Amino acid sequence: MKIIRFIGGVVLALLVGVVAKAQPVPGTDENIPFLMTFGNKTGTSWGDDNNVQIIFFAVPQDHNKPIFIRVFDPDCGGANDEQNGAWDTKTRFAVYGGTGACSNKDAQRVNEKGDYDSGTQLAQKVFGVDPTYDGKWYTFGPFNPSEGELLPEYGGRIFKMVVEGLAGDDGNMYRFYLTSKKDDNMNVEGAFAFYFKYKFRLYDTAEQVSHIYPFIDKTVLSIKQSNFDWDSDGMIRVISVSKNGIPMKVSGDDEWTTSTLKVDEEERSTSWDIQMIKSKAKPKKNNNVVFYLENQYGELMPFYSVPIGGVPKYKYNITAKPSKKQPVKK
Ligand SMILES: [Ca+2]
Ligand SMILES: [Ca+2]
Ligand SMILES: [Ca+2]
Repeated sequence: MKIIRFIGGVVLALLVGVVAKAQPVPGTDENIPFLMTFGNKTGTSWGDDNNVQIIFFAVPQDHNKPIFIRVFDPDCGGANDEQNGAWDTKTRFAVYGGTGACSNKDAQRVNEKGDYDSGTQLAQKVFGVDPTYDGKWYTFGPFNPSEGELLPEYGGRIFKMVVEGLAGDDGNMYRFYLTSKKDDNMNVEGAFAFYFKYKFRLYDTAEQVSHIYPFIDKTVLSIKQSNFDWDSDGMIRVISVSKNGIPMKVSGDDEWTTSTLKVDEEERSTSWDIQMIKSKAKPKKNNNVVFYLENQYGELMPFYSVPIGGVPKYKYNITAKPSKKQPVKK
């Protein structure tokens, strides 16, 4: 068993074996094919509201060996990416550490304005069309864990990846892997990733269900979800220890939609499994979406590359309410 201190001061045990699923972003349990960032000349109807994505990586405080952050398919062109006219998009990937990288509140807002690129820039690279990295990995690092911002309440030393569409109007699809090896995806024991706003591609087929896992600490009373450009593609629902598929509102084309759900007392110190189930009748192809969560104070809530405490299972007994006996029809 590995003990990790998480946001809200809650100490939880994660089973060995779960850790490996926390290293890729999107995480294994999230089952999301790609993150996405479009060039800054793209209309929002393509699914990206403002052409910036921010991902945080937490490395345990006692980890003292170098770490690397790898990006799969960082270029925009060829396989995986979404073409709009000629390929003309440039995407910057930049890694930050040091004071303010995560703790600066501008890095934890929806609008990505102000000092969202706070902290010390440790590395950056701009990618256009580049067959060298098409369908391949690019590695940032090595980074000394001490270069991250020390925030034990966020899981240790925090590194920030900012992805920004600097030019063009095409969609860049990519994934990350936090690794202990330069040329391979090897786990950094106890590390994980978290994000306050997530921009990604849904699968094209209805058989795949994607997930997002916020953790309910002792302060959260209700959760308001916001999603953008879902294209009315199926449903979003919550499974938890006390919720058995409660729906969240889904947006249409090029619009935001929000809905709010109360947190039940039984849900404290567990995760929600927010499931994204595509339309079976008319699954959208190339569906790019944006998603974020706020607590009752309007503060963004992080969600995690691994469900903290495990994937929640609905427990019928918790919410079973005594019902009035109905007369039996004969
Ligand atoms: Ca283009
Ligand atoms: Ca790409
Ligand atoms: Ca969309």
